Amino acid sequence: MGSVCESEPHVFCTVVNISVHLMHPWTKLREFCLTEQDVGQLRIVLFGPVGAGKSSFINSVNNAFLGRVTSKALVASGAGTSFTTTYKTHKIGHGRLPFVFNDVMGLEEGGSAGILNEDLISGLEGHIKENYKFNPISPLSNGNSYYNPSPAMGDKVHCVVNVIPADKISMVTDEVINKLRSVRNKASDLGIPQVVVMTMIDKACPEVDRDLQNIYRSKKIKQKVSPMVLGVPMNCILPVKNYHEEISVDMKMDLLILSALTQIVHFADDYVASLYER
Ligand SMILES: Nc1nc2c(ncn2[C@@H]2O[C@H](COP(=O)(O)OP(=O)(O)OP(=O)(O)O)[C@@H](O)[C@H]2O)c(=O)[nH]1
Ligand SMILES: [Mg+2]
Repeated sequence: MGSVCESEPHVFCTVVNISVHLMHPWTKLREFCLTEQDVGQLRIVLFGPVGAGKSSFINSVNNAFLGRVTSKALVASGAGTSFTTTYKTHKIGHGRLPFVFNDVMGLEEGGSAGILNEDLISGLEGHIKENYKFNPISPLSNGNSYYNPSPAMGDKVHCVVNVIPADKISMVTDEVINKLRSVRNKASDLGIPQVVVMTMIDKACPEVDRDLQNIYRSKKIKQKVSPMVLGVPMNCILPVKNYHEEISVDMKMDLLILSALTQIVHFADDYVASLYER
C-alpha cells in the first residue's frame, strides 16, 4: 500500500476536489449556457490511439448525465484496428445540452492504416460532413459530397481532446505521437484549446482500481503522467475511468468524468467567446 500511494495528494486533487465541492457537477453542467448563443453548440473532438477509450468516453459522459448505462457510441470488444471508422456527432443527454462530441477513427501506425493527418485537420476546420467513412489511403477533398467547403461556426471544433490510455502510455508509438503532435500543432495555430483525457486509470494502478479516490495519491499514475510530454499543462490532463463493464452508474466514476467534461466545456466556451470578440 505504502509503495503505491503517497501521503500527499498530487495535482489531480485540484480538479477533482472542485467537483466534490460542487457535489453535483452535472447540475451545473445541465444549467450551462453558451456565452455566445449564435454558435448553437460547442463541438468537442476526440483523437487518440486505437482502443484508447474515445467512444467509451462519449458513452461515459452520456451515462453520467442520464444516470444509467447507455451505448450511443459503439465500443470495440478488443484492441486491433480502429473500430470507429466514420465521422459521427454524438449529442449528450438526448440533445438537451449545448455541446456535442465527434468520434473519429483511431490513430494507427502504418501508412495505410488509421485516420490521415489531412482528415484530422479537415475535421478541426469543420470540413467533414456527418457519416463520412474515413479512407486510410486517400484524404477527403473539396468536391467530395462529404466535404463541407464553408463550415459554420458550429461545425468547427472548439476543443481538442487527446484520449490516452494510462496503462499503455509508454507503448504509444512514435508514429502515433507524431500524428497527435501534428493535430496539436494545427489546433495551436487555430488557437483551439486542448486537453488530455487519460483513460484506463483502473488498469494502470491496482490501488486506483480498488478505490477510484486513490487517483489523488497514486504514484504509479503520477509516474506515468510526468514524462508524458504531450505539451499540455498538468491541469489539462484529466483522469477518468470509463464505463466499460458496469451495469449501473457509479458516483466516483461520474465525478471524474464530469470534472473532465466541465474543464472541456469551459475551455471550448472561452475559445468561442474569444472568436466572437475579434
Ligand atoms: N478497464 C477499462 N476499460 C476501458 C476504459 N475505457 C474503455 N475501455 C475498454 O477499452 C476497449 C476500447 O474502447 P473504445 O471506447 O472502443 O476505444 P476507441 O478509442 O473508441 O477505439 P477505436 O474506435 O477502435 O479507435 C473497450 O473494450 C472498452 O470497454 C477504461 O477506462 N477502463
Ligand atoms: Mg471508437
